[in-house]
Amino acid sequence: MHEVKRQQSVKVGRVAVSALALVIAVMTMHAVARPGPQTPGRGSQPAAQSDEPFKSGATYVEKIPETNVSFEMVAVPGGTFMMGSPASESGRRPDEGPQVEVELAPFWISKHEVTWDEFDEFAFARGAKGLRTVDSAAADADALTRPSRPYGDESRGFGKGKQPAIGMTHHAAMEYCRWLSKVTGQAYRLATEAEWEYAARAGDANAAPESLAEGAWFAENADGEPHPVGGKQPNPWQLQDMLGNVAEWVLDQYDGGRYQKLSVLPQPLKRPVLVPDDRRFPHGVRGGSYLDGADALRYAARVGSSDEWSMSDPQQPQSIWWHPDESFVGVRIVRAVEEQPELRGLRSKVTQDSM
Ligand SMILES: [Ca+2]
Repeated sequence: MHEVKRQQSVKVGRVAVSALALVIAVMTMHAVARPGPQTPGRGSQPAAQSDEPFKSGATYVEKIPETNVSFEMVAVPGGTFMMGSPASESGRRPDEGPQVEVELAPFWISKHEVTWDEFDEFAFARGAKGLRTVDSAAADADALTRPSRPYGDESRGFGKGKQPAIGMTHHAAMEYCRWLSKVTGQAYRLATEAEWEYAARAGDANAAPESLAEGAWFAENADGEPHPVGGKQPNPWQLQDMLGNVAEWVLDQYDGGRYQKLSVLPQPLKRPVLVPDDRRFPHGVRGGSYLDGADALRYAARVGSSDEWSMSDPQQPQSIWWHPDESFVGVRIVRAVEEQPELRGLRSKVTQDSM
C-alpha cells in the first residue's frame, strides 16, 4: 500500500499546487455559537427519529436540523470477535497482529460515509442553520470552530452532493462529530478502530469478502475517483462502502505496535480504544480507498496518517483542517448506545500549536 500511496503522492503532487490555494487559504477560523441544548423530540423540531429504541438491525434517519440533509444509522449488535489478521493472511502487515479478542457493546453506525451534503453544513454552512457567527472562538471555550471556505475546490474536482467528503484532517473529522452532536442533541463520534473492524467484518472472519468488486470501489473498478455513497452492495449488516470508496478516519491514535501490547492483557479486551492526544499525527485510517489495490481492502489493514499528507501546505503552522496531499480519507460516524467512560465528552485536543 505504501507504493500505492507514494504513486498517489506523486499524482496528487501535481494537483497539490492548486490544492495549495485551497489550503493556503484560510484557516482563519470562524466560530459559531452553540445552539441551545436540545432535547430530541421536543421543541419546534419534529420528533427526532434517533429516539428509535436500539434493536440489532434497526435503522433510523437523522435529519440535520434546519436543513434538508439527513443520514441513516444502523444498529450493530454487541459481541466478540478476533481483531487483526493471522500471520498466514495474504498481504498482511506486521501492525495487524497478533490477533486479539475484543468484546464490544452495541452501537449505531452510519450506513454510509459522510457525504459533502452533510459535511458542508458544518464546514461551509450556506445558511444560518440556527448557528450564530461570533467574533472569536475565544468568546466561548466551547464554541464550535470550523474552517472558512478555501479558495480552491475542496472536493478536488470530484464533485459534491452524495460524494463522500474527503481531505479533512482527523481534527476536522472530530470537530464535525462535535458539531453534529450539538445540533442534533445526540452524541456522535468517530468509530473506535475496534468498532470499525467489527462492523466491517459483520461476522466474516476471512480477510475480505469473497467478491470485492461487488461490494467496493477500489483501484480495479473506481477509475481513479470516489463515487457517490451507497453504490455498491451492503455487507451483511447493511453497511455500504466500509471497504473502499474513501478510507475512513477512526477515533484512535495510530500505534503500529498496539496489538502486541494488547495481546498480553486479559482477553477478551472490553471496548479497547487508544484515545487520541494533542499530536497531529498519526491517527488510524481504515478500509482502503478508490486508489488502493485489494491488499489494502482487507478488514484488518491499518494505516496511520502522517505529515506527508500536508507536505505541500506552506503555512506555518500548517492547517489543522485540511490535508492538501490527501484526497482519499473520509468520515463515518457512530453513536454508542451507552458510551464508554473514557469517550464521554471527548473532543479533539489538536490546536494550531500542536506538533
Ligand atoms: Ca469506505
